[in-house]
Amino acid sequence: MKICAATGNAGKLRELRRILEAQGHEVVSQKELGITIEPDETGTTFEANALIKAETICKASGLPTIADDSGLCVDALNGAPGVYSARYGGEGLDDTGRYRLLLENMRGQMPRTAKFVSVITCCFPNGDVLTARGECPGTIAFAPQGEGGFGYDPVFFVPPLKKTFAQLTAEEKNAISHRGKALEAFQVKLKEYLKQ
Ligand code: ITT
Repeated sequence: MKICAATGNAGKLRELRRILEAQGHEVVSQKELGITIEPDETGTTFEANALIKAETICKASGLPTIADDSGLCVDALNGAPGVYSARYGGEGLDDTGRYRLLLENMRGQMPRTAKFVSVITCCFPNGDVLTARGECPGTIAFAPQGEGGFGYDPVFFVPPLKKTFAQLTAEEKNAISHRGKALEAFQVKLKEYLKQ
């Protein structure tokens, strides 16, 4: 299926593209279609924000459109930064600034358990909507490690692998990540939907 990816995040787009193409889909980004809209993420849940993004960009692209709303939920911080992960610490910070702030806020905190969450929503031009969620448990590292991935990957430690997300190859991350799991569940739902 030809799918528009509704995201302005280059790291996320790289992962969405790789996984969806491996599932046999053709992916075109909103940027490649010349769509510069940045929907206002006014929701308070991953589900609400994924729907806002997919619905808005579907209307503009006329294609089945996938959005991912995701974030890092840290137990000792009562689930923060959560849906606000991209805006943690305010507009002035980049990925490095945000994970440094997280490490600062985690100083002396126990436990260090956390999870990444991804909600994938696909809106179809006829108004139909499919949604899937994926989660990946881990802990917050004491210092950044690794160069791969994006966002909080250098500080998200996966105990069974004894590595951060940033120390994994793209394939290794996609095999266990919140986004990989959500897209796996999405593919199952899509197959059922297309059979109808
Ligand atoms: P779009 O809305 O345009 O897709 P965004 O970056 O604003 O881009 P979100 O609102 O979903 O996307 O914010 C998700 C943030 O959570 C993202 O900016 C990262 O900081 C973080 N995040 C999500 N998935 C991640 C991953 O796999 N690795 C590292 N950080 C991740």
